[in-house]
Amino acid sequence: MRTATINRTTAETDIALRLSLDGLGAQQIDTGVGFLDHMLNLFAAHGRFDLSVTCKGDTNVDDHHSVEDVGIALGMAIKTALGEKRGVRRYGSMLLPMDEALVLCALDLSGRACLRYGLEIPTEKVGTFDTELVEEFFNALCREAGLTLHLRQLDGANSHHIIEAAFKAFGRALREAVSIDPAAADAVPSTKGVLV
Ligand SMILES: [Mn+2]
Repeated sequence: MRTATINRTTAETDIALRLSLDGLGAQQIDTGVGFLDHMLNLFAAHGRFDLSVTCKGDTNVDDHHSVEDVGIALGMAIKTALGEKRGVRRYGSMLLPMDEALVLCALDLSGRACLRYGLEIPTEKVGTFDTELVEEFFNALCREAGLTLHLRQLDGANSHHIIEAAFKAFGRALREAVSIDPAAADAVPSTKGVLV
């Protein structure tokens, strides 16, 4: 089982996160940010990852530190759980409709952090959640996981739908990328021989 446990404490947040890439979508999520909980729930369910996360953060300031730091912790967990990335498919993509919203996610377990963020979320807020934090989350996650991630919004009008499509697409694409390719035997899928 490819799992990772991350405990990360700063002056701003205290996070405990456990991830299994070979899970069934079981989850226990309490980040203190309701909208982020909803998005992580979708990510884990569609990725079929087991994910438990608690975050005690300075949400009295705003949600910024909690959202960014959960992104950091999840990125660290993905990198740790993948290890040498032997036998993985490496690439994953999903074109995901959520009602009127349509979001493309394409990713590479490259070992190199690169986020191409192409969401154009029409409102600054979804409920109490600052929608600019979506980019902060994916940026932190890509940096820590060493992930090349393209998110492209092809259609969409409702902010909740657009963000939801992005997290579902990310879950599906990551599930494909981390899945084991039987034809690859136990090899690292790179002509360089390493994916770090
Ligand atoms: Mn929803």
